[in-house]
Amino acid sequence: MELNRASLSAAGIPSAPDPVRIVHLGLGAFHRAHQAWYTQRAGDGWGIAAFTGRSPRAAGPLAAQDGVYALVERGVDGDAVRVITSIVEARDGADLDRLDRLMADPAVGVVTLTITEAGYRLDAAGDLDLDDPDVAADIRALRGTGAPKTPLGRLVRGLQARRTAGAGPIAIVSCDNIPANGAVTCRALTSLAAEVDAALGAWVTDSVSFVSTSVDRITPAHTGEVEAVREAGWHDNATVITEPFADWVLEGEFPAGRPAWHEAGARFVDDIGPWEERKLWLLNGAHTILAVAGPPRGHTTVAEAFADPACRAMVDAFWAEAVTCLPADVEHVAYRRQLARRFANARIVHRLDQIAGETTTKIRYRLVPIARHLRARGEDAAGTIAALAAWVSAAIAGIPAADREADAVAAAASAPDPVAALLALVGADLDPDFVSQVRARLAAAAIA
Ligand code: CS2
Repeated sequence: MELNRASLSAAGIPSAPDPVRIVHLGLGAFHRAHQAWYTQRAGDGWGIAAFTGRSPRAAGPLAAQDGVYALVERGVDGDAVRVITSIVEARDGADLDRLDRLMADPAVGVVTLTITEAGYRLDAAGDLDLDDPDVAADIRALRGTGAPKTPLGRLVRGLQARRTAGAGPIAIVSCDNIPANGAVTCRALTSLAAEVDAALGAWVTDSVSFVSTSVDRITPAHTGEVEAVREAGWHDNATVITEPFADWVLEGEFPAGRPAWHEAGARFVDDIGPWEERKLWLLNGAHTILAVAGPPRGHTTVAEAFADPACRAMVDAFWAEAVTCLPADVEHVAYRRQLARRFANARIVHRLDQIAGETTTKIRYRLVPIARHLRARGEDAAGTIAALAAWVSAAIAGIPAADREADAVAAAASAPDPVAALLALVGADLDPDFVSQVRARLAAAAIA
């Protein structure tokens, strides 16, 4: 049977769309495996209107199915299929009229974001990059009547509409893998709004609550039909495959209410720092190490690279250093064991070239902080040095991957001292002695 709301009702499955109370920017597989799944499990009537990011592609098949799709939870032993109905509108991100109308609706109380690390357009200091040509173009558009193109530009336009309508406060929840993502989003969005109109900037400060989150669910890109979905009786053009594991930690206020995500397993905490660092360094850090070290050794997926003793040793050495940078009371032994099981799930075909996108930003957030902590304590950082040397080597070899900073990487890689130039790109404060150690490691690897 075709998968849509009419066929679900015909099959006796409740499927009337909930009213839109959440706006999401960045409609992709991860959002559909994570926030949409939590919202569905909370089951308390919060419908999602989801807008695509860079490419409008994802909206088409989903909109044709009234936002309904199958989520396949793929464990080591088999697949579990769930039909997700919490997305009630799937829209092209360029549909700003609809976005404005929803943002101006007092019933909408939450905005969630999965716009990728690079989508925030931050500079090396973590502030909005006002020199970015797209950001500058958005500021011009927002001061006049043009259409902004960056996700934050579109959101500022929506907030303008909300302020004009007097629709009240709202929560913005960043679900991207950026340290202190709530604070970062607050700074970037407030400064963008203030550039456009000082009064709007002040309204954002007063009326918008920025929630920090750590999100976790490994969700590889996937197209095509899945047998388990067909066997469940559905013909679905928008299936998402994910792992059985899911985690969501949140810190912050929701002035206009929120779904009962806590009923669905999300955790609300007073200090997200340790949870965020544990996930970002141990899971995402390992992913980025595998994405730079795996392909030169012939691997294409996380499971393959993780099964290679050389790659595994590199991850283990980095983990051993990273855990010393976590607060002492953060559990990490069972966490690492669990990560190892998740990475080894070969039924999840998680391609390394997917993870390799925007590697420069990822190195900055996932690996460099460990180098910084260890250097500050005067401790050996051999594991982190090996991981950074693998990245430097991949950058010099020019392994292609989508990266907004590709030009800067290419320029650094062909500088007279490529190691120093590349490291300066991801951590301008890394000291010369550290740079020499990475250089020595690279030379040793070349000889080995
Ligand atoms: C990955 C993440 O692509 C990447 O950079 O490290 O998407 C990772 O799979 C998720 O954060 C898991 O929660």
